[in-house]
Amino acid sequence: MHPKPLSDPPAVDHPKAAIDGSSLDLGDYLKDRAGLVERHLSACLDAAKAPVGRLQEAMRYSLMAGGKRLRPILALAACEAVGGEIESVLGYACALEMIHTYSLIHDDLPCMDDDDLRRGRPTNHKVFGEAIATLAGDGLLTDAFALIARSAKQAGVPAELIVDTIAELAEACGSSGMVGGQAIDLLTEGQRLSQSELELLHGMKTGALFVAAVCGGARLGGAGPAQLRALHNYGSALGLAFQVTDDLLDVVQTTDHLGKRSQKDQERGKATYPSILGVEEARLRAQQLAQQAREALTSFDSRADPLRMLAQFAVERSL
Ligand code: GRG
Repeated sequence: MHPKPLSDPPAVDHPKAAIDGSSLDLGDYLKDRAGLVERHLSACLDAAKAPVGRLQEAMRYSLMAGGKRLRPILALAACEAVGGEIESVLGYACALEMIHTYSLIHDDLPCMDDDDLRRGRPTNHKVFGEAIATLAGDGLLTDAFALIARSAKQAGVPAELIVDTIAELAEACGSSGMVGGQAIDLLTEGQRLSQSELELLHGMKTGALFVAAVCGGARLGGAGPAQLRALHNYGSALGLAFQVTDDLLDVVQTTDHLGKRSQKDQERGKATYPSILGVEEARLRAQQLAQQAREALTSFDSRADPLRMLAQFAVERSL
């Protein structure tokens, strides 16, 4: 088998006009943005023309299985909040979803959380076997970085901004971010954690990718240092708010509704916000964090309204 020549990412499918904050309906916005991301994701998979059909199929199976597409939507919204062009960031947004999907595939493996159901369908290893599922995750993670470099270069983003964005994202995914958080999570199963230990764990496991989504989206859209600092604060508060809500949904929702196994945190002896704070206090904490995220945006104009609404969505969602 010969290595294929390097291929450019697909052309960008043009979104509707920029969002007008005064008439924003969050449901319509989420649907529009998720549709844009999904069309581009599918085109990226096709353009990559992976030479191994079974691996390509396994990657597509999990990537195109739905999901809220929240991380890419945040990257697009952050780019728009600083007046950037969607074209500069769409590849980055899709790469975030590829990385998120890799983390879900690996998290579901028998050696990790050992889950059978994800996004309403059998988990990747249940369909393709553990070896191909592991490789599908590896493929998504690695291809994501190639996609960022190629698509941002194609959109004319300055090389220095691309390098900074890739470095920040790699750190968010690696041993001091998502992978490190997952390691702490597995190593502390069955132990009591304090609220601050739990927040550190989730800041790494969940929050780091949210921060990279908003900061990367904004940087590629031309944000300045003060805007990036504010968006970093927004992303870390939002990431935690999202995770507190995820813990609550695990307790109060059914497996059918979530499309993934519910009640599993307690079964596995995991420390969660409801187990440490109780359900009502955890709800309050989620609202407090969402408010903190919105407050980080005070210096932004109405172009940041989607980000403001997404902070509310993170804590009011039922999925
Ligand atoms: C295996 C490297 C590695 C990391 C795993 C992110 C993660 C670490 C595991 C996924 C499981 C989990 C409960 C993570 C917390 C973050 C979270 C709530 C993920 C689910 O994200 P959603 O709700 O999922 O955005 P959809 O399906 O909507 O995309």
